[in-house]
Amino acid sequence: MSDNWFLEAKYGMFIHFGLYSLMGGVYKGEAIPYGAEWIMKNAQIPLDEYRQLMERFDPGEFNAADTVALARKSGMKYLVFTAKHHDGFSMYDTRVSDYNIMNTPFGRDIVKELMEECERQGIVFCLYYSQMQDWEDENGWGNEWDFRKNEEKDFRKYFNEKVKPQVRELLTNYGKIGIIWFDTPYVMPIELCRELRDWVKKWQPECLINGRIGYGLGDYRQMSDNQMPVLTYHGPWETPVTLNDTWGYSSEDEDWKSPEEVLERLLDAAGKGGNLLLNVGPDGEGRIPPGSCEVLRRVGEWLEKNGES
Ligand code: JFZ
Repeated sequence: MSDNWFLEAKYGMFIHFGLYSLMGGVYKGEAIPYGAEWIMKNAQIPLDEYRQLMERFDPGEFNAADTVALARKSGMKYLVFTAKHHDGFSMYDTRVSDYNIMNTPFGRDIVKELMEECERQGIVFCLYYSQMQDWEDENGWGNEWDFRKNEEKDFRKYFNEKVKPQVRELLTNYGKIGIIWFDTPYVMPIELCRELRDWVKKWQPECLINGRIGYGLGDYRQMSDNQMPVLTYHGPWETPVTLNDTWGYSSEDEDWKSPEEVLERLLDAAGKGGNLLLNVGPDGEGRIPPGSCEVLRRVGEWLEKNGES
């Protein structure tokens, strides 16, 4: 794809996969409302307890080739994978923190596997990284049930010792990254957001930064989740969309959007010059829910039949 790949892409796959996928939105037999990837915070699960999910993380059904093929066949041109979500767990081989996928029974670097498959199948590979919230680091934002109040934390220490080294790893160990997808900047000071932007561009000048770095410092505009601009927005933009009502896998949520609804949103976004980033949440075994696969397959068929551009 060209330098302008993002303007031409129109349709991408978002993957939310992490330790939370094992819980499926349920804690101690109780369904916890709101995003299943937020379960640690929503149920205020102590870190020592949540961490034990590592011992059970072994998603034998995860297959990078099939996942990327599913995206490709659905007409998607890029893929964004959660390298580290708010829970702070790294889904790749990092030297910065022991809290990572290599220290699970699974012991495979999913970021590397997806990167290689994307390259092989011609999909632009992108990474999600939660830069502000980190519920495992005592100085990361958000965990006030194990650690000090946010205002009393040494955020700069977390930023210097975890965020910057990890962003560097992600941008130097996995080939060309299309987008680094930051999220929930909340009250991160503008100086740090600028520093993070410069840091990304230092390692990969062509890597795009999404709007959620904060303060309009991104390379493109990020709409709110599931939100569509009413009028044509001039300039590149993207809207992330869930297929049901959660990003991470939930065993309780079968509220799938219909293929027609997804298509409508996709064509609406494309007509207004934007990209639709459609989410899937593999379960604890690494399986993408059949309900998601079915919608993707049918959207892909329609696009194939009716021409993609
Ligand atoms: C964030 C995350 O907290 C969530 O877990 C998921 O990763 C999602 C893609 O992004 O949640 C948000 C962030 C911004 C808005 C809504 C949900 N927003 O602007 O409407």
